Amino acid sequence: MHVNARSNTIGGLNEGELQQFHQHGWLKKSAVFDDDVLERLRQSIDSQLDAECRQLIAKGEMTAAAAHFGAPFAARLGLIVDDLPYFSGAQTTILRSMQDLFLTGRVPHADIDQEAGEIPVAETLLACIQHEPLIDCIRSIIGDDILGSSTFRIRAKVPHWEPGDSLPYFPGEVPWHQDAGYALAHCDEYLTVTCWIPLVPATEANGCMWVYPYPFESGVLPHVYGRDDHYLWIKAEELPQSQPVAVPMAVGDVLFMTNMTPHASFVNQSATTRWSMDLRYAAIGTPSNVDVDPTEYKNEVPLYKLACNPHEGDFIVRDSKNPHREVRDSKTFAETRLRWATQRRRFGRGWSRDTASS
Ligand SMILES: O=C(O)CCC(=O)C(=O)O
Repeated sequence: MHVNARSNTIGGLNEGELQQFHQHGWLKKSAVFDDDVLERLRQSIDSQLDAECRQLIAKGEMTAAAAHFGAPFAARLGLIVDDLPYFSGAQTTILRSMQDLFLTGRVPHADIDQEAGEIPVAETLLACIQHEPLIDCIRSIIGDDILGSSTFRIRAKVPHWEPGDSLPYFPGEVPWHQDAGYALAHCDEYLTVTCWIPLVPATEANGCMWVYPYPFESGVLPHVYGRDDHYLWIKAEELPQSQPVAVPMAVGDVLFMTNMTPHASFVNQSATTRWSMDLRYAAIGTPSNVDVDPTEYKNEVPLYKLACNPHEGDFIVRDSKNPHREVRDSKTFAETRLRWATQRRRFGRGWSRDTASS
């Protein structure tokens, strides 16, 4: 599928919105997405969930009743997870396949031939990434030439997944962090805009985002590691002195943050899953791995020569002088993702382990 440019537009961010974004490091803007674009993504996620369930049913690892075919989108995943024995192979498969919708290419998916360059939800997700009203807002912040960061995610925060459950997925709380904490240090000077987009209403009860007002210029805070779920976090004593703000959101809203905005989300205390996606954009010129061959990422390449997030593939969203470089085709989008799936060198920026957690 080819995603067409300029289907409709909201004209980007106004002066007041830009001021809020730059002063506080976050901005919630309403009605950036029409529900039909998001509904297509929800449907494609649901179809993939159908496929994963059918495969497990065929293998005798799940009953049809436990698949909850046709249940409402927000309710279904939690119902399935609850009906399957905890830590069973079937429960793990369902959780892994839904957490891997962000297309790492590292998890096999039912009905998907990754060897043939297929990934789940590629078309509908790319349509969201290329959604013109969203791009207009990004253009207001960083200009016409826009890089798509490799670190886009679809997240399913299932009900009552308490921290301490040690599966290597992230359906529970996401502790306080800045996105810059995950990126390499030479990228701290570059603004990356995170767009957090709910696929169902996000409330305090189901685990909406929380942010600290914090301008980009205030820089990176120390992070530590050592949790079972592999998240980095900022310790309480290092967090800003101000009060954090909860950001409940309606479907269609977008929360814009910088890569320095401290943010978190907590355990989903509701009965339904909080589905969301987070997309990231930066100006072309930000260190990236567009046009880089992953096999060149050998140990002798110094970190400062690498992309900000070198584990996955960046791509071009808008290039005013070279529009042919823009990734608007879901096949190219999938290929970029899969090309990086086999890159195994791990990079970190040297945070220390929290001794209390080890
Ligand atoms: O979706 C969440 O709960 C956390 C998202 C997040 O931390 C991020 O977008 O960086």
